[in-house]
Amino acid sequence: MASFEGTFTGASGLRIAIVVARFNDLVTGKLLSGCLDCLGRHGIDTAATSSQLDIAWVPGSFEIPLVAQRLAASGRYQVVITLGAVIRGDTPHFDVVVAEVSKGVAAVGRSTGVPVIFGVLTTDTMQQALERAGIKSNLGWNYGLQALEMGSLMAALPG
Ligand code: INI
Repeated sequence: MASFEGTFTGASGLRIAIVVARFNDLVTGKLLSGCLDCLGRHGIDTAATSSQLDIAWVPGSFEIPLVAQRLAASGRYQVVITLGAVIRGDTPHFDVVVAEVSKGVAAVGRSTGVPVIFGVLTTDTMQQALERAGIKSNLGWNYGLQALEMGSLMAALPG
């Protein structure tokens, strides 16, 4: 019997791309900070000169899947992290954006075989989003851990 598990060490061969939405950047900037803090503490080189980590900014969460697809298909990265914040507020736009980004991100992972971490917060209010981006805890940290786990798990799996 084989048992497969990911690890949480930033193995030197692991290259990560992060796609971040500028929309609601008060929130997404904090998610990015938390994510980078986590990756750095687990051995990923997060310096501006790093060859292990690249960051792509997109206008909003709706654009995340397209750019994640390009990065995942490039063959350069073992894992892609997506960061966004879709806040319901008063806008019916919310449902459209959430549906597109969630289905899009899942499709990119399946079509490329590269794990794509879904780090897009979907909340009713800005307050709830901020609570998840640092006021209470910072889910960016969790997304960093999940990227390390999935990147190393996929590398360990056969096929
Ligand atoms: N983009 C977000 O990332 N979060 C939102 O809450 C949001 N709302 O509510 O409209 C949002 N809209 C922009 C969208 O992602 C696209 O960038 C835009 O429609 C251009 O394609």
